[in-house]
Amino acid sequence: MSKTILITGATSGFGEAMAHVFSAAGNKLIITGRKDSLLSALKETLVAKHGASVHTLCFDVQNKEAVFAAIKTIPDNFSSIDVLINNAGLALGRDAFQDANLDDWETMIDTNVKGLLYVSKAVLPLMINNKKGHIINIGSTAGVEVYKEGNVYCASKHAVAAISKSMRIDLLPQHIKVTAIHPGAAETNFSNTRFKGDEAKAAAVYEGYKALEAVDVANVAYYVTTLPDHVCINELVVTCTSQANSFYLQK
Ligand code: NDP
Ligand code: 8X3
Repeated sequence: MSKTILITGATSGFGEAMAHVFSAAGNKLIITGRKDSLLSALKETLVAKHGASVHTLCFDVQNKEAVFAAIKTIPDNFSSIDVLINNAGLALGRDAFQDANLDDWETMIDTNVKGLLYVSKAVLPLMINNKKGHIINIGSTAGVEVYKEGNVYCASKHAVAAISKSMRIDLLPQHIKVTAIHPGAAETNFSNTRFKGDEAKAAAVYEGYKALEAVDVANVAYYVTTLPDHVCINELVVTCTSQANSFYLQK
């Protein structure tokens, strides 16, 4: 049965791959991001490739007013949201705590934690109205174990894990599922962002083993939405076969 899926951070990586996987399966999509031209181009591709029904919303998840204003504009034929995927996020820098940049810390907290809270709070009334829904939060293995020089990125993803647990408890009466997916290393634009355009440093992260691809995570996110109404996967840690956890990666 066709569902309506809202994806944040759909202009790249996991979010873009999710847009393809969910629309190929016949779902309606609300794709969101902060680059309007990329959203429009993705919509065009999804319509051409999958005959998908797609609505685009351009906003920065860090901007509380913009988030609530954008969600309010969702047209009636897209407003019955079945699945919200809180995917937008980033790491900035890989520095020892004492050397790290305060602006980087604030951007990670504002995006990965506060952005996720704003979008969830704005979308939830639509799900609560329907007495059904599914929130999928993209955490990380960094939210399972803290690693060296990961400080605030790891903290932000630990917050995603904790918020997911508390959402699941509070939303029990509303029959809303909450799933936290914690991927390990995946080759997307993530490391390029983390290392601020230093392509050699970014490429080195994925050298010597086969990392996850964006589509692998997208397929897992799709899978958790295909289970019966009474079945909820609460948490999933997904790594490539060469990775055991944040500390052990076989190169
Ligand atoms: P990408 O950099 O490829 O994609 C990140 C997406 O998030 C982009 O569309 C980006 O848009 C969007 N985004 C970032 N900041 C904002 C913002 N303030 N407002 C709106 N959109 C924003 O990385 P991934 O696909 O790999 O990352 C997706 C999620 O997965 C993140 O939460 C990341 O932390 C998490 N993750 C990634 C892993 C990896 O190894 N790749 C592993 C585990 C978790 P823009 O281009 O405008 O910045
Ligand atoms: C992304 C994976 O290992 O860089 O969340 O934290 S890692």
